[in-house]
Amino acid sequence: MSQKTVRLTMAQAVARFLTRQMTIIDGKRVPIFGGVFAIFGHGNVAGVGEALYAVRETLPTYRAQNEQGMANAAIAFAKASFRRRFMACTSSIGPGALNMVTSAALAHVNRLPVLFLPGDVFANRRPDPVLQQVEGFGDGTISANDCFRPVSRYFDRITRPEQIIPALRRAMQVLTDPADCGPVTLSLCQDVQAEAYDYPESFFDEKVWVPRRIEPDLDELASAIATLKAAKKPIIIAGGGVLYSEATAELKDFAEKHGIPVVETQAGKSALPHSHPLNMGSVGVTGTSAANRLAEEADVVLAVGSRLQDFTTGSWALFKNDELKIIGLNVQPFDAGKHDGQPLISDARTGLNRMSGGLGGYKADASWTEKARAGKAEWLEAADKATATTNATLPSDAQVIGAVQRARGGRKTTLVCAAGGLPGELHKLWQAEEPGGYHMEYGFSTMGYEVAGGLGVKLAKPDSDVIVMVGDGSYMMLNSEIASSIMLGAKFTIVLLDNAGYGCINRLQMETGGANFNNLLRDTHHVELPQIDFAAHAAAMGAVTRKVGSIPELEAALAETAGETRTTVIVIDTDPLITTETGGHWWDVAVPEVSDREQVKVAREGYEKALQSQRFG
Ligand SMILES: Cc1ncc(C[n+]2csc(CCOP(=O)(O)OP(=O)(O)O)c2C)c(N)n1
Ligand SMILES: [Mg+2]
Repeated sequence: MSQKTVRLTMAQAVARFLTRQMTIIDGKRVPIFGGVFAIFGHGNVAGVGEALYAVRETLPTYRAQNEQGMANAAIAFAKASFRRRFMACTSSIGPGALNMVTSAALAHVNRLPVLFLPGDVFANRRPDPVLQQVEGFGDGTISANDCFRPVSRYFDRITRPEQIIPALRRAMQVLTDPADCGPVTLSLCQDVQAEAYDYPESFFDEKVWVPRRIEPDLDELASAIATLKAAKKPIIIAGGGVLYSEATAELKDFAEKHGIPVVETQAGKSALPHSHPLNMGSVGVTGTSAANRLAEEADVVLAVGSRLQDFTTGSWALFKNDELKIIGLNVQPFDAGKHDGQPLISDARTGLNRMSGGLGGYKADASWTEKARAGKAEWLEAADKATATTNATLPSDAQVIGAVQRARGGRKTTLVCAAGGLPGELHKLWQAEEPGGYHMEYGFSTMGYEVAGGLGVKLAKPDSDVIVMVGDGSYMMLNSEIASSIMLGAKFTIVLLDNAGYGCINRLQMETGGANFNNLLRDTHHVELPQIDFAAHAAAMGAVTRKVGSIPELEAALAETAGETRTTVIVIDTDPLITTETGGHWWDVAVPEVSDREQVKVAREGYEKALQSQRFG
């Protein structure tokens, strides 16, 4: 057999292949790669750089400021696209590559697709050791990029140009597989990037990827239906899988038809509109009182597309019903069987439809649904109080959330956040009205995700008003993609809550009996307390900025800057000690067993008591 071939370098083959991968969105064929984020160095500029230049009209390359920042933006792009589209990120070797490892872990935890293309050392080893090469004394095959292995769903090192053929095929398989989805790392040896090979032309044929919808196994389906039919007090936990499966309409129908209240995880929030009567809101450690009360009593939990992480399960102390049964409706068996869950391996949309068909006229007890409605009314009153306006000089995070919520009016918005005290407050209080309107990275809760994430979300959803809420600590950790957003004309609004330190960790420290130490700036070892002028800092990168002194001023600044075309940063000082007391649940954070501090001893006593309500296994 004689295949037609084309002579290309390995890097040129990668670039060309990426341009030929397509998907269908709203009936239209579009490239599945939204672009490439790139920071060049000697490890990728000559090979990958030259190749990307040649395809820049079909596959745009974006220059970022920091490899972790660009990777976080790429991941946010994929999350905001419900995993239907994604991006690639290329870096040099050594530090550039390692800057992306945190992001690889973030994508791995959150099951989000991203293609990492770090440069690697010379496969031929002639110039060894090259600049930035990690030399393993006992292993000649080690390079810095081996750090990607535990945080990649698929890792490959390309040491011959033809290896890229099976490697890219496998990469696409993983990136588009709903169950295995996650980061792929193809480590591209520098010399091999530049090496030519006669690639089969068919390798570059256009390929269209559409999401696979896995049908449930009939036995598993029958058991899941039987379990739910016997339930008197069922709840549905809506996880991120509901959004990724685009199953929100089916979830709504299912909940309504069978009278089952829905509670939402951080990744699943916005699966149902906030205003839907059966949406009890957030569940678990940062849950509403309405959701958590139902979760405590529930006899059947239908977990749809959830990893059931500790914040969702209240470290497995939330569910108090001795007869509790969990049905794990998930594309991934690893998640479906967690905590003795009864697996229902299926796409969320398909699984809900099939289950609903089998449930027929089943409806949860009317008293249960009524209890849900009453609990929600009570919660909404508490939430309104927490978010009401104030003239306080140092408002709470909740009051800032209220202001942002009022200022967005009826506009299509996407709220972006990741770490600090805000995720808990937003999980409880943000009123998301459309799927994906709440974008929280709380699988890895990576400080520094917020600003970069805002950029990725805006690239994915140019028609949405993107609002990033971020603490001073997280902003300090990674903010430089503000400059990229100005370069790309990708406007978003950043509301920066400055409580002069790590407010949430300081509170956690106090709750676990610790002394106020090394979290708030005032409690740190210092010669002088920094007075950080965040507005001036962001303005130096080209942002429109405001420093406001109160909640009414914040609302006015949000209204006044709504029409700005450049990324806008609005800074407000907040109180580091106040959080929304209502709702919430214990979280397992291990308290020292022995200590000289009386407060630690007291905290340990409480801790040991709390451990008794933890379910194990
Ligand atoms: C990269 C990273 N480092 C450390 C942490 C642990 N951590 C979680 S929240 C937090 C403090 C966040 O401070 P800030 O952004 O100001 O929010 P605040 O707690 O004040 O609301 C820290 C250190 C983390 N989540 N991510
Ligand atoms: Mg802070």
